[in-house]
Amino acid sequence: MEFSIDQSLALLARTPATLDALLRNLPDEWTHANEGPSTWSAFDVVGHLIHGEQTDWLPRTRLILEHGESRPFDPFDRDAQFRLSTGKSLPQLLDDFARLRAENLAALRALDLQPEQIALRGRHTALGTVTLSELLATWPVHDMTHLHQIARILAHQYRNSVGPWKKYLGVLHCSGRSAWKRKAHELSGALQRTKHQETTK
Ligand code: NI
Repeated sequence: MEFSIDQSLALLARTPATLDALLRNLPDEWTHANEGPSTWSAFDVVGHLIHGEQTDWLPRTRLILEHGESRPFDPFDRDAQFRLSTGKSLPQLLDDFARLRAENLAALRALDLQPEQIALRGRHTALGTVTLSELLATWPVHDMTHLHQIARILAHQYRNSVGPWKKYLGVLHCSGRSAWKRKAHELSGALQRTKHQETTK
């Protein structure tokens, strides 16, 4: 399927209700459990998605439209949710996410981006040159990555309870987490190298 703004909007609009249906009023034993040390809970993931709405997708879109490659994106803080979600309940986070997503999709529609605009380029500190269409295609795929992650986190809680069925349950054998960790490690290495290059220039 080719990228289009309309196809992206169709999927992006569904994520808040999907998360709401799955997580609201689910006992904390599910929503606050993670996959082990230094991993996230479903609660943490929703906080991360909120931070993306606040600092990533629309702000970076505007940065590309206004500055192109001349000004690199601000680095995304992957741990911001641990600070920003403190003291909040999951229902509050789900409400915040739904509101911010609706506002951002309305803002994206209002931009009425034309083909020559979505071909514009920006600069990601670690990935280098990216196009606006790549950024806007990444947004819904990022949602799917985290829905996938939440399904895996929830399944993980019963990894021992399922007994011998474990071998038939693909979600318990998913390598997504380790692949992501490897990638994050490479990206943070690239980021540090870039920072180093910038400071030594
Ligand atoms: Ni993410």
